[in-house]
Formats: sequence, structure tokens, C-alpha cells
Amino acid sequence: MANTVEVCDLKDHVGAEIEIAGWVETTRSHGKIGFVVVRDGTGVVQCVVPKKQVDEATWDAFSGLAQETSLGVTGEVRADDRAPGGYEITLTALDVLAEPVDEYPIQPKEHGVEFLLDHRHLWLRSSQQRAGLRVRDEVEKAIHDFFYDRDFVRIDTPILTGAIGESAGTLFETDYFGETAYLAQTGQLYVEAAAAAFRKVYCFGPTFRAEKSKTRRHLTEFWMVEPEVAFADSDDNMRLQEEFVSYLVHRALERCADELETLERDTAALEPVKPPFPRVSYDDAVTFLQEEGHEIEWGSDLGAPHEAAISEQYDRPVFVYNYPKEAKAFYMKENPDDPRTVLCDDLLAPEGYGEIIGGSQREDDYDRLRRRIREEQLPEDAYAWYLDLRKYGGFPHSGFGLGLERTVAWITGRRHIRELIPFPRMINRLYP
Ligand code: NSS
Repeated sequence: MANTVEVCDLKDHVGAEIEIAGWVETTRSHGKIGFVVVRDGTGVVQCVVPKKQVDEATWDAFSGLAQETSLGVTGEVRADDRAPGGYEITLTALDVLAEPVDEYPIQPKEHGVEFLLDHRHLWLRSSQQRAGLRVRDEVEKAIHDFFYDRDFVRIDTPILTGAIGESAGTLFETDYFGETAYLAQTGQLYVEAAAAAFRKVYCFGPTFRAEKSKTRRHLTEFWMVEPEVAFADSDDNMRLQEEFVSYLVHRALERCADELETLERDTAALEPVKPPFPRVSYDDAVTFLQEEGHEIEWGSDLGAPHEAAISEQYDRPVFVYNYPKEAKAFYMKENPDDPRTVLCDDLLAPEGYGEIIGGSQREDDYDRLRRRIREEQLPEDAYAWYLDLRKYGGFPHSGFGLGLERTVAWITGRRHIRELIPFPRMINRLYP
């Protein structure tokens, strides 16, 4: 296998006889000439099999190829503008590595999504799934580049935690040598501590929420990137968010053109995603929604239809800022201009994709934070270390969390975020 060429590198081997290794996507034959399309993970190439030029055993082997047979193909590389990918291989020999023992379950026809999710380990091989996950990979790399270029320090936060990070309603609990541990809902509390050591930090990893609903934008395990910046207020925070999201979108546009085409994404809808993003206060959002005939009272959080109605007004993501205290988490800073509200923002993606970011300035006053922890009936002992951050050199600071799968679903134009994570975890799904 050491001498095999990867399909993405065929351009460097035009005219040469080479070997590739991969899986059979499709075969067809027109009497004297056969075709086998081979996928090797780096690309897809059509191999031409001229019956007259190969020996009988090779033609027979070709004729018996089933979908997803793994094989090695030897042949000459030709440039051909009409071929998908621009190159073709004229096959001289083929070496079957393993034949499928059964018919491949995923056929070129419509399958129900539950069936596809049951076969996620195989569905990954399909072109649209590959394209979506390649965009995810590019966005992950872009996330690290963005923060590295701005001198942020990456902090890896624990997955097993003792304190509730976000809300008591969606916790996964586990026994931790006789104590209760929770799977992290967020890395935020830890990056807040690290911000006092490094000023600008971020974490990026899996987070867990026992979401009991089956919606197209909820997973029980999802990846979140969470920057935290010392001496940044809520306005600074929103500026960082719009810069960050614009960067991610344009990186995908620049480097994933083929994938976005495979996914039939209307990329013109992504072009306008540039700072500044519009900003709507929660108060104005509620007034607007009421005028539009939505049933919403001041004080409640916005639901998906509310978010859609607001974001429909704009060609780029929109901030809704300063929500009522009771709709948001305990750690958000009270708004000095209206203490019923907190200094926070949700960023809503356009085209109905809804919230991709939740962010806030953090409560940095020791007494107020302790009061909020008590009001929410959280166990104060578990937050002693978190309160220490306000005891020893309290500092204004802000941060946010961007959900990776929701962001990539929006960029790729996929409705369901479960397609943008290799192995989704949902209320009814722990396998494969
Ligand atoms: O709950 S958040 O709104 N905010 C936090 O967790 C903060 N602790 C972040 C911070 O300030 N450091 O979640 C942030 C984002 C949210 O906007 C979604 O994009 C995503 O995380 N999110 C989810 N994605 C997929 N599935 C589920 N269940 C989910 N919950 C949140």
C-alpha cells in the first residue's frame, strides 16, 4: 500500500502508471468498455476498463464488483475535463481486497432518516455527509486559527465537574467515588478562572445536555467553543462575536467551495456575513413580536418561531441583547441601567437557523453573584472556588459559547444539526 497514490494527488501523475486503493461506488458497462468509480477518502475517480486491453480474469473481476468492495486499482492517469474531478484512470489490473458479505444497505435511492442514522457508520461514506463533515473540519481549524492569531491561550476544561455550569434541568449525573459528578454543560466557569491568568482564553470541546426534546437543533452531546476575555464588556463581547462568525463563514466560502457545491448551498446568502451585525434589544424584540401578532410576554425567553421572525428581517446574523434576568443563567451581570435585565446577547443566524451563540458579561460583584446562586438554589459550596474569582482581584470580563454543529448546519445549509457531527447523540440514540 505504501506506493499507492491518493486520488487528490492524481494531477501530479498524469501519464504515469500508478496504483490507488479505495472502495467501489458504482460500476457500469457498455459491452466493450466498463467503468468503475472508486472513492479513496481523498476523492473520487472514474476508472475505465477497456475489455480488449485487459485479460479475461481482470474483466471477470471487474464484472463481479459490488458496491463498497474494497480494492486496489492499477492504471494510467489521464487528464479529462469531462471526468468528475478532472482525471481518469485507464485500468490495467485490479486487486480485490474484500468483497461485501451482503448487499450494501445504503443504495442510491431515498432512505428514511432513521434508517440512515441507524447506519451512520456507513452513511458517513456518502458524498453529502463527507462534504458536511469536511466543512466541520475546516471550521474547527478556522476556530483555532482565529484565536491563535489573536494571542488567545487555549484552555482544556474538565468534562467531569462538581458544579452545575448552566442549568439544573439538563444534567447528566454520574457517581464519582461516592460523590455526584456532572458531565460538563459548559467550560465557562473554568475559562473565567483562566482569564485571570492569561487575559484572553478559550476552550473548545464536547459539552453535554440531557435534552429531552427531539428537535432539529438539539443534541445531547455537542461541541462548543467558548472564549473568555478579561477587561472586556458586553459591547466588546459582541464585537468579538461578529468578527469571529464572519471569519468562520468566509474561511468556509474560500476553502470549501467544492463541498458547498456538493451540498447545493446557496453561497450568495453567506456573502453578506460581515461586521457590523444588527443589534436589537430584548425590549424592542418583544415589542416587534407583539406587533407581528406573536403571543409573547415581557420576561419569557424567545422560542424558535420568535427567533425566526426576528432574523428574517436581516441578511446577516442579528444580536438580541439584554434579556430579563429570569430567562437567563445565574452568572450574567446585572444591567446597571435596568436591573430587571442582564448584560447578555444571543446571536441568531439568518435563514431560520436560530441561535448559534449565547454570550454575556459576567457578574463580577461577589455579593450579587452569591445572592444569585442562592436565588437559583444552587449548592453554594460547589461554587466556593468560582466566588473566589470575585474575592481576589475581581475584574470585568465577558465571553460566549458558539455551538459548532448549529454553526456548521447554517454554513452548509443543512436543516438538521445531527448530520454535522460524525456520531450524533440524541435522546433516542446511543448507537452507533
Ligand atoms: O447555553 S448556551 O446558550 N450558553 C452557554 O453554555 C454559556 N456557558 C456559553 C459561554 O458564555 N461561555 O449555549 C451556547 C451555544 C448555543 O447558542 C447553541 O449554539 C449551542 O451552544 N447549544 C447547543 N447545540 C446543540 N445542541 C444543544 N443541546 C445545545 N445547547 C446549546
